[in-house]
Amino acid sequence: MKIRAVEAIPYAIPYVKPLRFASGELHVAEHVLVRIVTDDGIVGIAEAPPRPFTYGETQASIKAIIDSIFAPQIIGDDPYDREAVAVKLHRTVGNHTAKAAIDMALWDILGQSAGISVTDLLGGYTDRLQVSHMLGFEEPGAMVAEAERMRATHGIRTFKVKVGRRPIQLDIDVCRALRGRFGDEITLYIDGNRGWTAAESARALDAMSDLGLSFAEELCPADDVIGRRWLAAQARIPLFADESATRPAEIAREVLDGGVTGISIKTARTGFTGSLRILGLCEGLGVDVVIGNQIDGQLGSLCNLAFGAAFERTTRRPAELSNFLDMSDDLLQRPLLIENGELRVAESAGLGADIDSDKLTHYRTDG
Ligand code: MUC
Ligand code: MG
Repeated sequence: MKIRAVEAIPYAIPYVKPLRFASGELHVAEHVLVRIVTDDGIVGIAEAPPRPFTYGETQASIKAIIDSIFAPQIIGDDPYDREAVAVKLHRTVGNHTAKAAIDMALWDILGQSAGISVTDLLGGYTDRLQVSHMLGFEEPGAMVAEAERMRATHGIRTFKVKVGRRPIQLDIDVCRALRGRFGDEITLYIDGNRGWTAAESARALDAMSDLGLSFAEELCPADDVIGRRWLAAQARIPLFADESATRPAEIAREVLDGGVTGISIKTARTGFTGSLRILGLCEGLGVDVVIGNQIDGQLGSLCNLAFGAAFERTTRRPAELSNFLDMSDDLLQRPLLIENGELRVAESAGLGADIDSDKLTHYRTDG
């Protein structure tokens, strides 16, 4: 089997409401659909969500790097030669989500060719994941109302609260309002996207010490090396790294330096091959993991689900799989359905995702 074509198709789908957090805000999902076609007619797909405020990639840069460098490098390769493909892609630094989408589309091809789901190919641990929903910045009342809606409509009972605003009391009030409304019925954790200093983070954690937060992600910048260690030494809950530690070496440094004790794994930025290596590293280092959200659409969420369901360690915490609910529409023929707080892996070969061609025609932005 040989790769015959690699397409990068930009598309734009508006959000129902903007998602706001300490490092940025999103109004429109301007993603890139990556489609890889083999000589025997199999089509593998994945989506690349550009996050310029986190990794520097844009929709235009993802399309350009795939069209001009990655596609010519791998056309003619056998999709089974994943390591050889990865070595070629990694000759170019950065461009995480472009590389990850190519990797995941290749796994989709392998699954389809073998007649096995990607989850079973990877590890086959389970067929479902508990879902955690991310709440972006709003007034406390609006964030509580969104959590109520998620619980009533989808049975979701775990919420990641975006924090990192100033004054810190704004975010403390939100967490207190959520705990006050739901009591022990929900699991709560926070993500600062590096918005606070270490000292602000310490004050906020102190002020919320009675709220039973299960962990805190990226409260202050990793470049504040001493500050992070100082914070971790006094924190009573696990501190997780997300965007500050995405490569195995960054993760090893951050964990061994004592800045964090947990890692967010996002297939949108490390694909399946890279995420597998990171999971193994985390196991070896004895650190906890969470399947994180790159504000993925349905296809990206499906990829995260496929990976998270494959291994025991990634099922220990609810996975962040629901923010596609904030989009006004999506591209999949069979929309993802979150029921009783869970998402299930489809019993289909590969990723089990088919693109609705009318929707793609409608939302693609390349003419
Ligand atoms: C998250 O966990 O941080 C927001 C920014 C980003 O890069 O990802 C999202 C979610
Ligand atoms: Mg995060």
